[in-house]
Amino acid sequence: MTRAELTRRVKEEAEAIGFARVGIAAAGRLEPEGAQLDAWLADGRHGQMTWMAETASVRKDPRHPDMLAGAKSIVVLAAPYLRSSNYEGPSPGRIAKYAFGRDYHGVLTKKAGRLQRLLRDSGHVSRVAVDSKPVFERAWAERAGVGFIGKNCCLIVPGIGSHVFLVCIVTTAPLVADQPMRRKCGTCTLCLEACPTQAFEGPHALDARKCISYLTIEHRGPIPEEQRAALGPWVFGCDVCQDVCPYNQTSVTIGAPLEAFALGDRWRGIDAARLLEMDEASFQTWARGSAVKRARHEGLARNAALVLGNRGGEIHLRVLDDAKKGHASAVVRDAAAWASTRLKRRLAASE
Ligand code: B12
Repeated sequence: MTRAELTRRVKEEAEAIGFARVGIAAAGRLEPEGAQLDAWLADGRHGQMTWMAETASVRKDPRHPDMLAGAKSIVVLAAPYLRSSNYEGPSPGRIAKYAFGRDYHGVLTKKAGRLQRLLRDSGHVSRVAVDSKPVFERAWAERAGVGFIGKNCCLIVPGIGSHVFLVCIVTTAPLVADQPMRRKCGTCTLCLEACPTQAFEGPHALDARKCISYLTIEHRGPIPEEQRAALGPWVFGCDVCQDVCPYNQTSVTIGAPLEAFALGDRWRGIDAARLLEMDEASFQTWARGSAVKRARHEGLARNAALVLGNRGGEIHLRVLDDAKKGHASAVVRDAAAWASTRLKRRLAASE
């Protein structure tokens, strides 16, 4: 098969599997993105995500032996997830939309497996990355012409918006590369202004240590006291910088391949108080197959307590006081104590 034929077959197959967009970039060293990553790490903006620094040299070049020596191309795929829904989250909390359905890592790795088989049958090696391997996914998506990186750092796909997951298939196949996307945000700064924690130091410059997504998902241990009130209702992740984006105001129809990301049953009947009360074993059962596992039992209970302090009502005083005294985790006890004091102050102020 010629390069052009294999490229065409890969794209047709990606579409048949249900990916909304597919693009191809030639594998190589990422510049200036590599230098931008170094600067971000040097400033410590990755917080506790030490794995970002440990794998930086692999992220800068997918031909690194720890990724795929001999890689020639990156196939980038985009899969939309649910953008609008009446559901917001475990009341009075909210969760990021990407966590409504099944864990995207497994769903999309499996879907990409069909493309891997096609490449293998043509004699090529490949590795699939879905937020799971040291591949600079958004930078490759821009190079492959799938979308452009907005001021909120998210990959915006014209016609779809930014509520998409990305998949990168790094392969030894020398496929025909697409043109990179050059489009930009123009003068719009809605995302930068809307961030509840002022996590953007400027366009394209996110300090993860201030980002609600980082604080609620990746940060282990107590959330610094001065940041707790700004979390507002967010129990897991945050969508604010994407929800205000003009590119996200169009409607996207959910086709069959995306059913996996529709609102899952696990969220029915669950509120923030229940998340705080769950013990480790119930959490493991409830969170199986969901991206929320990433926050771990302690993190999700910690977040739920803080949200009850920020948004809860009188009915939540008991669950907070119980957690303050009896939760198995000192981090959660501390969060519940803070939340109970904050809730009591809020209730007193509204009398
Ligand atoms: C670490 C990480 C995080 C961290 C840090 C986020 C960040 N901005 O880096 C935290 C935990 C905060 C996070 C949050 C989220 N994440 Co995340 N995350 C990642 C991960 C693992 C690596 C990202 C990375 O490399 N960051 C390093 C920094 C340096 O990159 P960057 O901020 O994007 O900066 C780039 C540009 O801004 C550019 N730049 C800098 N200066 C300038 C100047 C100009 C002029 C230009 C043009 C560019 C530019 O430099 C960098 C290189 O291109 C990727 C998966 C992967 N392996 O790639 C997923 C990934 C980026 N995350 C994803 C998602 C869905 C999210 C959330 C939306 C989840 C949520 N709802 O809570 C939020 C969005 C937050 C945000 N606004 O970025 C998706 C993004 C899909 C998309 N459409 O973009 C990814 C690709 C996972 C996936 N496979 O789908 N994430």
